[in-house]
Order: sequence, then C-alpha cells, then structure tokens
Amino acid sequence: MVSVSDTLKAAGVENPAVIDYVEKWAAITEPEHIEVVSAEDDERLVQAALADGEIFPAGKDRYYSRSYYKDTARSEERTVVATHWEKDAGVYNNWRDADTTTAQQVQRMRGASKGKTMYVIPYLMAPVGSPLERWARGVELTDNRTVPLHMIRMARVGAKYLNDLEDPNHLVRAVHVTGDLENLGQGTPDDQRLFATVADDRTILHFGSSYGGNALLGKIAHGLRQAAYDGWASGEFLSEQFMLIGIKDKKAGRTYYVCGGFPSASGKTNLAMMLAPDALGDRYEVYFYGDDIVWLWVNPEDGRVYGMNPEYGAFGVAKDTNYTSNPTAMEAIKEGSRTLFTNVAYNPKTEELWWEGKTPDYPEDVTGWVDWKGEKISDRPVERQRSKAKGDEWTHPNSRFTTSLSNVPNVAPDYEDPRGVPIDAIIFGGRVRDREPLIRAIRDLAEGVYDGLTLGAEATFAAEAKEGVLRYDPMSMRPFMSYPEGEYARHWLKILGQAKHLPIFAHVNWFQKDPEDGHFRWPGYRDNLRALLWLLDLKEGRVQGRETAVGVLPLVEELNLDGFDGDRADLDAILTLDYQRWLEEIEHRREHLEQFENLPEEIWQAHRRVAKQVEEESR
Ligand code: OXD
Ligand code: MN
Repeated sequence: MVSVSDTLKAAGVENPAVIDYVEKWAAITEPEHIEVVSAEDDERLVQAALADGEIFPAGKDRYYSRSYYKDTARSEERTVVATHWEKDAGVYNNWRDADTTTAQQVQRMRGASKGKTMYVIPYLMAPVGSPLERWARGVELTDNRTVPLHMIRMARVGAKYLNDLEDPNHLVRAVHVTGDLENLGQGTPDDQRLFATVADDRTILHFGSSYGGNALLGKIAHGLRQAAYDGWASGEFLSEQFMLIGIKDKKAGRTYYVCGGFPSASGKTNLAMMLAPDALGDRYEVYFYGDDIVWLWVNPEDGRVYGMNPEYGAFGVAKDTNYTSNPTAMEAIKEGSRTLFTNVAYNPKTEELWWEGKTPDYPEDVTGWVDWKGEKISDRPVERQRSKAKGDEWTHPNSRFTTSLSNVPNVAPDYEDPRGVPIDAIIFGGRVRDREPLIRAIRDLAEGVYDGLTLGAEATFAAEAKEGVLRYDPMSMRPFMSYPEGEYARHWLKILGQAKHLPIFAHVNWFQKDPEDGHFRWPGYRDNLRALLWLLDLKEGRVQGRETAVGVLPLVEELNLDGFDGDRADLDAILTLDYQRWLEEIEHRREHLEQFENLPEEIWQAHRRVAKQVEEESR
C-alpha cells in the first residue's frame, strides 16, 4: 500500500510539517483516498464533480450546486474561538477552552470521512511576496469535493506555497469534515455541528456543514478570525471584514484608496465593485481590490497604513445582484467565467440560472425550473409558482456565486502587487433609515475607532429588533471577533497610532428613508462615489464642510453633482442631523460599549466628547 507520505511527496508536497499533519488527521478521520489539490487540478475536479452529479453545468464553463437544505448559511451560535487562556474571552467571540474543544472535535471527526476522499488543499491568503505572507499560509483538509472547487476560486492553491519555508511549521492547520448532514440536528438543542478556531494553536476544526462560509476555511476562519488573532498576538497587523477600492482621478493623475466595513446586507459587495456615474466617468475610474477582507499594517518606510485583500476571489450573495445594483459582478459571473453558483434556481434543460432580483420578475415559462431545494416549480400549485409571497422564493436568500477576482472587469491592474496599497480613507456604514447622514468625516484616531466600534445597522430579523436600537456590529466584525473587544480597540489604536499619515475616517449611510412615504432619499449604487469624492476632497483640504458633534458633513455645493438626478430636498435632509435621534443614539452606544471590559480610556473620552457636543448642539 502507498503510504500517506509517499502520496503527498508524489504530489509535490515537500514540507515535513504538512506531511505529519495529514498523517495525523488521516488516522483520525479515516478517509479512503488522499488527494493533494492545486489550482491546475480545477478542470479535472470539475469534470469529476459533474460526472458524479455534485455540480451541474450552467451554460459554458459555469457550474451550479446545492447545499443540504438545512445547511445554507454560517451558524454564529455554533462557531467558537478556543484558546488556552480564559482572558481571551470577549463578548462576541464565543470563547472555549482549547484542549477541551480540540478533544471534542477529534471525537466528532473520528472515522467520519470513511469511504471518502480527503482533499489536501495547501493555500496562501495573500499575494505572493506580501510582507504578511508568513501569516497567510495554510493547509485545509476536507472530505467534500466542492470545497477545493471553491478554494481554488477564493485562494491561491498549490503545494508550492508551503514548500521551502524558513519555518516549515508556521502555517494554519485546518480540518473540515462534512458529517452526516441529515442527522446533525441543525438548529435544535442537540445540534452536533461545531466550527472551532483554536486560535493560539493556529488550528481550525470545522465539523458539520458543507456550506461555503463554514467549509472554505481559508476565507472567514483563517482570513478573518485566525488572522485577527495573529495580528493582535504578533502586534503586527489588523484583519477586518472590509472592502477595498481604488479611485483614480485621471485629471490629477492620482489614485486614492478607500477601505471599510459594512454589516451584512448593507451593500458592501456592490460598493466594492462600483463604477463611476456616467457623468463623472471621464475623470474618475473606480478599481476593485476586494469585497470582504482587508489586512492592514503600517509600512515603516513611509509611515503609511497599507491594505491588501488576502483573497483571490469573491463569494458574493446572488440575491438582488443585477445590471443596476452591480453590473461588474454580473460580468464577473457570466458564461465562460468558471463561476460556481450555490442555492440559486436552475433549469437543467436550458442550463439557465435565476435568483430573486436578477430580473424584476420570475422567468415567464416555469417549465424545467427547479428551486434551490431541487424541487420542480411546475409541481407547485399554480398560484405558488410565480408568487411573491414569503416562502415561495425560488432561491435561498443566502444563495452565492464564487468567482475569481480576475473575472471582475474593473479589478485593479495591481491587485496582485505584494506591497498592498496605501490607505487614504477608512469608512464604516450600516443600513439605517434615520439618524445617519449621507456621510460624516472624522479626523481623530480615537473618534474614528470609537465610530467603528459603535457601527450598527437595523436588525434584519424581526425578533432581534428593538425599536430605534441598532444591532451593533463593531467594525462589521461581530461574527468574526476572535479576541476581547477592549483589546481589539487597543490594537486598532496601537497599529494606526504607528502611522505618520493617518487615513481619514468616515461614516456613510446610503439608506435613509423619507418617513412619510418610505422612499430612499439617496439613489445609492454609482452615486455613492460622490460622497467618497467629497471625503477625499476634505482630506486634501479642497473643501471644508461643516463641523458637527459627530463629524464633518458636506455642504451641498461641495458635492460633485454633475449628472445627479436625485431629489434636492432629499439631499438637504440627508445632510442634516436629527439631534433628538442622536441624543437617544448616544445612550444606546454607551450601553453597547459598557459590555466591553477594559475598553481603552481614549475610546471613553471620545464617547464623552461626542456626547457632550451632541448635547450642546441639540439645545
Ligand atoms: C459572510 C461572507 O458571511 O462573507 O460575511 O460570506
Ligand atoms: Mn463577509
């Protein structure tokens, strides 16, 4: 019989630490075969998955898959961060003891891959040559073939990334075991799933799902949770759930770089892939770097904050993606792009795909279409076939597309540059129907961090909502927080405090509504660039804005409104502060921050400063 070690060596794995680790876990999970994956294997894996009915053809070089119907999203309750130190427990990180958690996961995973293939996926979550490359190396073991298909699109994959390391041991070890999805009690008190990042062992052990967010361990588990922990423990960098864009001013011959965090369902991917409004297109060009993760550090050579997207692809929500909301995504997922779709609606006869919001209405003819569960639409009672009622959707709200960055038409020409890009502005934004103006700029570091910590959006689930109280999502990292919030704030102040040239902060909101009739007061999408251009003008001293308690707001005449066809009264409204709402908001923020132990005094000072000024200006 061929040994594990010989199989790995024959596939180009030279790192002895990887070989030891695969041997160890193969003895636990007991797969029948072991296969090392690199990006060059994509076509072969696709053909095998098609032949076995794990994925289906969706036009030329595009693919479609379904995940088990009880396994369609990340589970925050079943996701934990374990370490050997109880002091690492925070409010949001679901801290567990490392040794106990590892032992439990070994027990869950024992023999659980019998009869299956273990795919060994060596990967790199950074452009090659990045100053943070040593934090970016990992290897994922999985017993599910759709995982390497996703990983090849989302990360740089191949044995070569882990050979010849200065310290062969310095890598993230990740194990994914799918489990018996039909018998895991998802969402019940007897839920068998557990998704654990054992952060101080740099080990990720996920059991009980084949859905991307739980199964692609390079992305959220390594790229965010583990990397945030590593960045803190090493004191070297930050890892945040941020998008990253470049805005080129062709007239001035300069490109500005903006990154920022938005809670789920606040349009982060649409913003990241945005184009300039037609009327501004001659002067400005927007470049896409990434839509979900940014690692940030200070370059000692020039004292600037640099950012890079560690990912190689986008795992975007399909719902509501269309040629208005996100034309560049539509291009990035078109036929020929090798995109893999999950849990949208599918027509096996025509190989077409459809999702809610792709077109204003369902496909005219339901013949052949199946919904995200694989059930025929034509088998439904006629009145439920094309109905807009809740529960009759054709696609899952968290249906996804997985496509490589290189498919995005406005991807930045230097998106693989290991140096990253110098960040000019850091923005935070939530979906809020009132209180938050279009944009407010913040120059002070502690006030910027304070603003990020109090980022909130309206709760998406009715049960969570309390009238007027936002669901706070610090820096949009609530589900990915891996160490205590007080330390998190301190680490932000420390890293950015090293910068000689601080990025400007801003809070943005594209979603204010008129309380009378509920219409959105800002057109959003491409017009969002106008707010960002104002922010860059402010940073460069080309405009002054209007100082308020919560930051600098634009004067209407300072916004570039060429070709703007939004409503002027609406514009005035979103450039005005509702002080009554802000007085209440300050109280909610205080309660939110009081949960966090050991919050730096600078943050409390920023809170008190803002609170006092809101109080004064409201009189
Ligand atoms: C998420 C994702 O769940 O990026 O935030 O998939
Ligand atoms: Mn995300």
